[in-house]
Amino acid sequence: MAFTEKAVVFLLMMMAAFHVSQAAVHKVGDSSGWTIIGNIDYKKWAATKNFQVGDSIIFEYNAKFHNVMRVTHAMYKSCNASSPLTTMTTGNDTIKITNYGHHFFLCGIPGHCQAGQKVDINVVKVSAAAAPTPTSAMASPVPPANVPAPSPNVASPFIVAKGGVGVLTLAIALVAFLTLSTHA
Ligand SMILES: *[C@@H]1O[C@H](CO)[C@@H](O)[C@H](O)[C@H]1NC(C)=O
Ligand SMILES: *[C@@H]1O[C@H](CO)[C@@H](O)[C@H](O)[C@H]1NC(C)=O
Ligand SMILES: [Cu+2]
Repeated sequence: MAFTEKAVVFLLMMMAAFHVSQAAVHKVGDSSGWTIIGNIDYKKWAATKNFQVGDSIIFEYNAKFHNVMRVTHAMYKSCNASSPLTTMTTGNDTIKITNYGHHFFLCGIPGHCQAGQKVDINVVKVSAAAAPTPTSAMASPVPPANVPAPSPNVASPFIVAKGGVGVLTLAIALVAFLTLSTHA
């Protein structure tokens, strides 16, 4: 392998390593935003995303007609907007994900949630296959996403692990690069 090819391989591995620790911004409904027009399937939208702690969720909508309420699972299921955990009304609301599990949102305008304006942001651990999400996350009220996680033993190890994965990948890339170099 030519040196330039090895350099490219190394660069790609570096990019892969850094991608792991990069925070993403997810706009709910993509270009359609947060609306009841067009029967947007927010469940389908959420299913195509890979939500991670550190990512941001943006709700963009016309504040005259909609709002964003963070609610419990029970309230999400029954479209009950009577006592939301938090309410946002700017028309361009950003929520930073600070913990794992389900984060439920709905539009509190009467009839809108029933019409499908509700979304479940499920943040799974990186090693989701090995560690199933605790069932308590489904039943208990979730703390607001825009408030730092109350117990550091929930959020912090993840960030450490996340960084760890990046460093590990970087190390593997470096070893691969050195191996390629010596066998040239
Ligand atoms: C909506 O939720 C509130 C608070 O949990 C509860 O008191 C109320 O009975 C619920 N309303 C309906 C219609 O389920
Ligand atoms: C909403 O806010 C984001 C930054 O949080 C910004 O990039 C975007 O342009 C804003 N959109 C509108 C319609 O104001
Ligand atoms: Cu609405």
